[in-house]
Amino acid sequence: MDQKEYSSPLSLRKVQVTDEFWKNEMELVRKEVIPYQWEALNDRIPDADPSFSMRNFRVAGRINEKRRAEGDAYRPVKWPLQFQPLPEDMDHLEERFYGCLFQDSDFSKWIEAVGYSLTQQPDAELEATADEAIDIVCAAQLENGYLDTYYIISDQNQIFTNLRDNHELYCFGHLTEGAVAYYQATGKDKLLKAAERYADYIFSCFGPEEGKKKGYPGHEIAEMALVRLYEQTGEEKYLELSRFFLDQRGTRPYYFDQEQPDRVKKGHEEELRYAYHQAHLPVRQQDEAVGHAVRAVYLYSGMADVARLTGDESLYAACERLWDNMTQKKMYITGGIGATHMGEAFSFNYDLPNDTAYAETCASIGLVFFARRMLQIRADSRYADVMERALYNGVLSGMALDGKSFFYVNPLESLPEACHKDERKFHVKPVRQKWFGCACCPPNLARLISSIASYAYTRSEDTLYVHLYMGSVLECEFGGKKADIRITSGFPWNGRVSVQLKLDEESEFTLALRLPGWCEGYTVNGKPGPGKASEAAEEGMTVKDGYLYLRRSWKDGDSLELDFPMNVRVMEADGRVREDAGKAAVTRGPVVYCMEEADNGRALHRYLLPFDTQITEEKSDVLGVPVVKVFADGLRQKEDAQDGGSRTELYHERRRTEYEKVKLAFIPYFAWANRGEGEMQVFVREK
Ligand code: FUB
Ligand code: ZN
Repeated sequence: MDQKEYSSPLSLRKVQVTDEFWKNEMELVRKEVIPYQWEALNDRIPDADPSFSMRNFRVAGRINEKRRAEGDAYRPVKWPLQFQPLPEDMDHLEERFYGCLFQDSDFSKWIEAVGYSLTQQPDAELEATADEAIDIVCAAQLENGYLDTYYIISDQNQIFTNLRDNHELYCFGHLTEGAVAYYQATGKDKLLKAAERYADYIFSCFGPEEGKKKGYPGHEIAEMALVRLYEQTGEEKYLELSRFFLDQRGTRPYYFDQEQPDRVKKGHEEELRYAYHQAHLPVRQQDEAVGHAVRAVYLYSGMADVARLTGDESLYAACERLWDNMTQKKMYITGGIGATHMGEAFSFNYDLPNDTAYAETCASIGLVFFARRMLQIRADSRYADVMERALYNGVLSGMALDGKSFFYVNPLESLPEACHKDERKFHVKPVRQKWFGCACCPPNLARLISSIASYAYTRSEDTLYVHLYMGSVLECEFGGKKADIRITSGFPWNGRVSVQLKLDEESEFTLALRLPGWCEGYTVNGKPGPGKASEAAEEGMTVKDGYLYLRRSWKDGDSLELDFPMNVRVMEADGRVREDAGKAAVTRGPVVYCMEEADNGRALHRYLLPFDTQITEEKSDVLGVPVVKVFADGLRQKEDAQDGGSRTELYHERRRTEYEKVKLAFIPYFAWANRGEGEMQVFVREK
């Protein structure tokens, strides 16, 4: 790996996002999602399943208090470690753990989002609430540093005995991510210290040394969280532990059988079970994205982090192979991944059904994490293109335009009647839900959107990489010289970007600007920019791996105007994707479009998009949110002559189909299902 290309995200405290599009998303998170989630964490949402997250921390804190007060005489109550159904009477709860077993992570994702949000918009009241929440969480921590309320409350003798299913290391990972983010935002280190103590405890329990456990997380995330903790604290042992977890995965004998030897083992089922946890092979030998999709992309993100920090070539090579397999054979056009609801998992290559798609919001979010980490190793626009695709489509579709309801599953085709009546599609919801018993996606959206700038920009010593175009003001310095960089952008609706520099003194550095894969020609200061893999067009201007590098001695007031034309592109899938055969999807710039019943009427399967269609576009809105809509001259298959008459035969001899001309209307996919229940399709039949 070429050392020179490594880069890191900018501190969010040094970036102000001013972008019309993303600022709006961030404001929804700040004003709607964060306060709503705080109510959810405290079980105050009428008609929603209670979260119990803060309650569990409080109960664990009381157990600690009791232990301290009673000393050796303390006899903990033990609760069975099993699924706990929702209590019928919320007024008479027992002093036990309630809710999903990884409910601690709801708090952690919330505090992470709060941290990011505070960097953009100081809010003393929110910060005070967050500090109180942190006090409650820290009071739950055991003397030895352990901090997971499920085991603290239920049975401390069973800590780390079911890594496969019980998410302790997952909750640790989220806690750590939240703690680092909150510290970086506020400078307050109480939660960070708690996370460090917990990490130290885990380090004392796991590792290659004799007597330590040889396990690894059943649900990955600790790998990347430990790297983050290492980067924050400089403590080598956190990086070491992350690498240990990666090295252990896929080894034999299978740790998850050793930890609970009486687990059922049955031939093929067992093989699938390895794959579900990405433990079918040592990670450096893996080349196909398999198993639970969120787990997979969290693992690959951790692998990329460790590969970057340790220069581990074989780990990096595995990341590249997994990336290629996933994005070229297992990814929806929306950046959705994990095609099947069976195990929320990847299916086989090119198996991308539209109407039963799982495409969990968290999985697309994890894909964004992985993409940014690959970019940190090597700026290649292939990664940024996918990151952008996922963000504007499979991620944003997870949240309603008003920020008040969410999708867990993101299908590319929806027929409400099927969602209600067809068991194979019960996982697909025709409208977004207020909240979920397993509420992983909404707070994951909140933490990603509120930290969006850390995906847009990374930097090395002398290069600022712009991976995503969005309006922002960046406070940078190169070679000790201050450089304020102001970017404005019309993305995702137009491709005009301007970059203005405010410098105290002349300064030499490189701006590396991504050339989006969807754009054919582009201009720099009104002149055609060099081709995507070209030689230098003029002094100090080169193109490499889809990035335009401008190396200059910049002066105060220097500016650049870029234009990436956003034309409508009608896309087809590789012929091996059975479900898309004979169909096409409309895209424009980074945005994928869909047809909805609200604009086109019912029976969308009857609509056709001719090859030589005339396409127009129009600045418009969906429920007041500005968008560009696309219209195409299309056809609708006429009702059979016999339909509506007396004939009722289901089948008839082949005859020439009749069509009528119609205007097809497309809206951005992320904006679907905001106008009530109705049909939707991304891929449309072609003629
Ligand atoms: O298991 C924790 C989270 O819940 C996963 O990441 C999601 O897929 C959901 O299953
Ligand atoms: Zn989720």
